[in-house]
Amino acid sequence: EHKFWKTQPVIQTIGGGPSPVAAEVEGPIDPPRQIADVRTDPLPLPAGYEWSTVDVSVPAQLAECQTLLSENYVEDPDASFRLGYTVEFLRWALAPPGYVREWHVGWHTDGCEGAPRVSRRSKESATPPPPATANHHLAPPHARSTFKAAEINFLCAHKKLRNKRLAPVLIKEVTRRVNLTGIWQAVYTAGVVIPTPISTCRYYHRNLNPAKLVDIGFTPIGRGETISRLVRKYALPASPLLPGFREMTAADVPAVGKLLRAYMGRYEMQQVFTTDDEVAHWFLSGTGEGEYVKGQGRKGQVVWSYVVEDPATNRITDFMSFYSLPSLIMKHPKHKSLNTAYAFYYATDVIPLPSPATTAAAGENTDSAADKERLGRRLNALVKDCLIVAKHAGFDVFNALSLMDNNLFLHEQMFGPGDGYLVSSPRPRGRSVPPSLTACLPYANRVCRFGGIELYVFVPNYLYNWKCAPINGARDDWKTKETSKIGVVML
Ligand code: NHW
Ligand code: EN5
Repeated sequence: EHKFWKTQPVIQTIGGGPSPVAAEVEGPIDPPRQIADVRTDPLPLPAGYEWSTVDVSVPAQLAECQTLLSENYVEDPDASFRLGYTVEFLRWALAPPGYVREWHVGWHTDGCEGAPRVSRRSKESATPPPPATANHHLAPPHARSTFKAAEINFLCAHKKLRNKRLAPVLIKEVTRRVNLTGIWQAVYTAGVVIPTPISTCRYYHRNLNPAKLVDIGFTPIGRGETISRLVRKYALPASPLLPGFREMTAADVPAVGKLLRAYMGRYEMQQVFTTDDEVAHWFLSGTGEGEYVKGQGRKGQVVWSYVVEDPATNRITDFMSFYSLPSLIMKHPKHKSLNTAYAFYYATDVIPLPSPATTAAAGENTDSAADKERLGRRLNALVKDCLIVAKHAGFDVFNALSLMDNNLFLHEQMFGPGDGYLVSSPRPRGRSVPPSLTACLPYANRVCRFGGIELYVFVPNYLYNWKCAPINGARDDWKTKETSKIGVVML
């Protein structure tokens, strides 16, 4: 069991009893190391393979990665859909400010056939929870530790090269290259269970184009339901409703940065947007070229960012964003692409936000009932405007995970739980949970029913080489939690 992961500096207790992760003292698993201790030569590869660093600023190399992913990357459980990252998306995702070229690792085989690549990009810092104490009292935000962590994504092996224990080689090589830059931690997500999740989330989907979604088998149609009834159910107004809702511009970067940093203080684990350069990259670069065309946005637009500017004071009170990640439809004669929008970061100042001076427990839900109500109403209005924009820009479905404060709007905005990736066959209600999932149950935020079938499918967040207690708190929290402590959204 886990011949590879057993050897890695990750929490090992998965499946190890009723409490899979005991309250850990937070901190690195490995003793501190020096860059000078890191081996300088690449890991050995089987004969016929050669390491190759991908230069994402060279269009041909980016295109090569895009092709590999579009043919071999993540699929849904019955292989109907595959995530279809575009070249524009990869350029945005892989080259944020300060990215390290050597972290984009690939290899070639003779004749270039089936070159797997793992790609990664730097994430400036992720903030882990403070040392766990028995009563879950948390330190104020300014006392929480911040550390540099690499974000791992796009791990992919060609279909012809699966189950040959090549993934561990890629992971070890990318670890070496990250270590050479003096970084010893990483964050990543996956749709499979490996040791050991610090948190889990679930995918939710909001139909925008029900006719197409039913046609391609994405949305099941219930007994007694008709397409026209679904179309009416998911209908949306012609344009956004919130006064002052508009596209974010470069001039908004400082205000959005401030608001976002304050709002992110709500989460125990968060991405820190250190500089305004990062804010500009994640929310304004990749917004495509040329004029905004109704029904399609801008050419090559990846990220869609909006603010609410108070008409009276010209203050930026809210920010919300989503990104475009199409899925390839593999089994349909007519439809080839599922245009999917994914909720990304947001922030609002309708409630008091944690400041460094606040001693309120970050991540603990300290919102008063009135604040929770206000926040819920505001997020619903913001997301609704995004649904409207997305619908009219030609998106078929809007996805969101059960992280951040998303649970406050998912139900009212008619998102429904997805079938995720982990469980290949639905489990009849009442039957026991497969053993590999038992260990993860305490970390799910929600129990979900889908067409009368209960599913436990999670996308866990992991931390490499960092001890930490489970972020969504105690066992059974996931049944009741309305807000999550996770403020890291991975692409
Ligand atoms: S998750 C998406 C991953 N990609 C896909 O699912 C695409 C389709 N699948 C494939 O390409 C987002 C292959 O199945 C891959 C595995 C390449 C996934 N994460 O080569 P073998 C990310 O990109 C373990 C981690 O024979 P394979 C995040 C597996 O448990 N480990 O398998 C990536 C087993 O180890 P075990 C995974 O199917 C995070 C071993 O690989 C994994 O031909 C990476 C088997 O290897 C997954 N998704 O290739 C970790 N899937 O111990 C970064 C399988 O159980 C860690 N495995 O025997 C941090 C590094 C940096 C640290 C810096 C300080
Ligand atoms: C990289 N950062 O399984 C992470 N998607 O639910 C990599 N299901 O789209 C890990 N099977 O439920 C990625 N429709 C793991 C995700 C891999 C892709 C994946 C799931 C997530 C998905 C859809 C399609 C199902 C098709 C049949 C799904 C139901 C929607 C319905 C709408 C109405 C209300 C109820 C739900």
